[in-house]
Amino acid sequence: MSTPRDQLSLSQPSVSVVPDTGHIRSDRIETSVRTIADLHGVFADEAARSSIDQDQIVYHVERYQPVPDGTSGGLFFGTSFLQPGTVGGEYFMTKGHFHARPETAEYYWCVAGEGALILMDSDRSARAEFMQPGSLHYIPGYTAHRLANTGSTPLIVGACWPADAGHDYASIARDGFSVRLVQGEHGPVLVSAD
Ligand code: M6P
Ligand code: ZN
Repeated sequence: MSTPRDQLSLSQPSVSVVPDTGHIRSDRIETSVRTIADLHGVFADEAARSSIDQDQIVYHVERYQPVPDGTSGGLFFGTSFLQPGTVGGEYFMTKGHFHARPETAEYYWCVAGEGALILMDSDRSARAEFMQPGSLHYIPGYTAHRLANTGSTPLIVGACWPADAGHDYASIARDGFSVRLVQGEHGPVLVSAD
């Protein structure tokens, strides 16, 4: 016969993720929004970008950061919502970044929509992976990463990255990615940008 033990109470987690939409539910979510205006210099056709409504939202990100930015050993969680659209035949995309601590890795996974994850090494060699609901993408260290939405619905992507990874946008702002994802006759085509 088992001896009686103290009963410990279980608690509800303070954060959750809505399965089909990727929305993060918590009282401590941080949200950032990127409009067409914020993406100056990102697309090849700057004239086309500047002719679009500058307030149009291209993507927004919900982030759950349970520890202070820069905490060694901590993890952040986020969901990116990238709208469908094109600028001069180039698919709507995120700014993309290396990590400020370049050796740190990240996971992306697709919740909804269709698109591509564009990856570029520090030697500018690039590749892209298709994204569809359920696809999981390991982004190794020293690898810039950017999302492109090739579909007609929002591309919704979850992410998990080290709290001390940081973002290095400067090298992308200066040199861009070496490839671009553009509309081809039969679908998305990855073309050289260098
Ligand atoms: C994911 C993570 C975040 C990133 C966001 C938007 O949620 O990688 O760290 O900020 O995507 O991407 P970007 O910062 O390149 O605009
Ligand atoms: Zn990252």
